[in-house]
Amino acid sequence: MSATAALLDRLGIAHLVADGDIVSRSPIDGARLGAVKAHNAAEVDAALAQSAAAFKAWRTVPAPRRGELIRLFGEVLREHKADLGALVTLEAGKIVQEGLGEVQEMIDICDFAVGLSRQLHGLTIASERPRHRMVETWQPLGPVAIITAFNFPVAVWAWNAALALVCGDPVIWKPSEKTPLTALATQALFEKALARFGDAPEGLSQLLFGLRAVGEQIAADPRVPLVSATGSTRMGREVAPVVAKRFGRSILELGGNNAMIVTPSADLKLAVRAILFAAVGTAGQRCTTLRRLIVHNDCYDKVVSAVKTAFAAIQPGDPRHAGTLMGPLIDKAAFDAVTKALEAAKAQGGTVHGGGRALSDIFPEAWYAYPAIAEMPSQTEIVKHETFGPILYVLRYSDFEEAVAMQNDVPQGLSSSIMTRDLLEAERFLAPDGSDCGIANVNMGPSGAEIGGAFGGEKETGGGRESGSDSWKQYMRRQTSAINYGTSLPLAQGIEFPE
Ligand code: UN1
Repeated sequence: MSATAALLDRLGIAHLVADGDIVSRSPIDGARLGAVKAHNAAEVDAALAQSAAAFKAWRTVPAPRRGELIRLFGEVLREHKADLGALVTLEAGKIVQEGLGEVQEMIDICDFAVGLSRQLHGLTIASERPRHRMVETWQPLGPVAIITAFNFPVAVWAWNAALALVCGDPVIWKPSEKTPLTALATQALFEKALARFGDAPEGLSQLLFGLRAVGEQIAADPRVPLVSATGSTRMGREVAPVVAKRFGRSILELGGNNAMIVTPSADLKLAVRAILFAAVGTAGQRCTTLRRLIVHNDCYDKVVSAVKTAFAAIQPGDPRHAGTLMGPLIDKAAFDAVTKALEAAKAQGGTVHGGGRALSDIFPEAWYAYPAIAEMPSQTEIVKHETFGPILYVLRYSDFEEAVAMQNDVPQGLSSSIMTRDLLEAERFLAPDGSDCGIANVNMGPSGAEIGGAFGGEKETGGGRESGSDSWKQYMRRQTSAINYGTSLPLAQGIEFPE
C-alpha cells in the first residue's frame, strides 16, 4: 500500500475516494489523490430535508449535552491530529507545521465550544410594567450551511460547525472542490465522535460536494437560515444577494488586503520575523496574509533590505520536508494570477524583486513560486487587489496619519498591524480613527489569529465574524419574552385601552 493509501485508510476514507468527477490532486507534485462524486440537485435537496429533520430533534437536546458531542470530537481530533494534518499538507500543500496547526485550531475551537455549551446566556431585563418580567433567550436557529475554501480546508469548517452544533443547529458543509479529501476525512472523524456519543439524530453533519450550482442551491433554500461562506469577494457577491433575497442570514469571510505599518521605533528583528511569517506563510494563501508593507522613510532602506535578504533565503520546497517554510501554490491558475499581478505591478511603476516559478524541473505538474517584493510608488490598482500568493507590496510614508490613511485606503478590511514601541502610535492605530479592519494587531503580523477572538473584517471582506468572542450569537435565534405574573393587564407606553 502506498503511503497515501495508508493515510487515507487510517483516516477511514480509503474506500470513499475511488472515482468521481471531482478529482483531488496534490499541489505538491500534481499526483491524483482520489476523486469524489458531485451531488446532484435531488441529493442536495434530500440532504437539506434531512438536516431540517435533524434540527427538530437536536434543538431539544440540552446544550451541555450537545457540548459533550463536541468534547468527543475534540478527543477524536487529538487522536488523529498527525494524520489529518498530514492530509492537509498533501491536499492543500501546507507545510507540516501549518497542517498540524490547522488541526490544532479545530481542537481549540472544540474546547471553546464545549465551555460555551454551558454559557449560552440570555438576559433578564427590567420591565416598565408592574408584575412583569422580561427575558432574552437564545434559541437554536436551524440548519447552518458552511462553504469553505481550499486554504483552510478543515479549520474554518470547525470554527463554524463546533459553534453551530452546540447552539443546536445541524450543519451542511460544501468544501472547496480542490480539497474534498480533507473534508471527507473530517466528516469521518466527526462520525467517530457521533458513534461514541450515541443518540444524535441522523444527518447532524452532512457533506455536499460540487461546484457553484451546489452552493447556489443551498444559498437559495429557505430551510437554511444561516449560510457561512469563506472565499473570494467574487463568491461573496454571488452568495450574499441570494441569501438576502429570502431574508436568510449570512456570515461572509471574503478577501483581505492586510497591511503592516513599520514605524521608526519598531524592533527591526521582530518586524522582519513577523513580516516573513505573515507574507510567505501558507505561500501567501491566507486571507490574513500580509500583502502591503507601509514603511516610514527613516527606516525604509534598512527594513526593505532586511526583508529582501530574508525573502531571498526562502527556498520553496516539498512541504512534507522538515525545514521547508514555503510549499506550493494550490494550482496553475494561482501561479498565473501571481505572474499577472507582478507584471501589472511593473506596469504601474513598481520595482519587483524575486518572483518566478521554482522547482519546475522536479515537479513539472506543480506550481511553486519564489516570493516577490514589489516596491510601489503608491497604492496603484494592483496593490488594492487581493492576489492570493506570495507578493509583498512595499510603500513609503513620512507622516503617521498618512500611513493610517494608506492602510485603510483599500476595498478590503480584514486584518492589519503596526510595529511600534511608541505607545501613542499604537493606541492611535487602535482608536476609532485608526485601522478600519476587523483585526488590528500591535507588534506582530496580521495573520495567525487565535480562535478566542471574533474573526472577520469589514468592507469587501464581508462583515462576518466567526469563531470566538460572542460570534455564537449569530448561530442562534434571539427571543424576547415579556411575562405577566399579575392579574391585570398594564400596557407599555402608558396606553389606556378599556376592557
Ligand atoms: C483564512 O485564511 O481563511 O488568522 C483564515 C489566521 C488563521 C485563519 C486564517 N487563524 O491566519
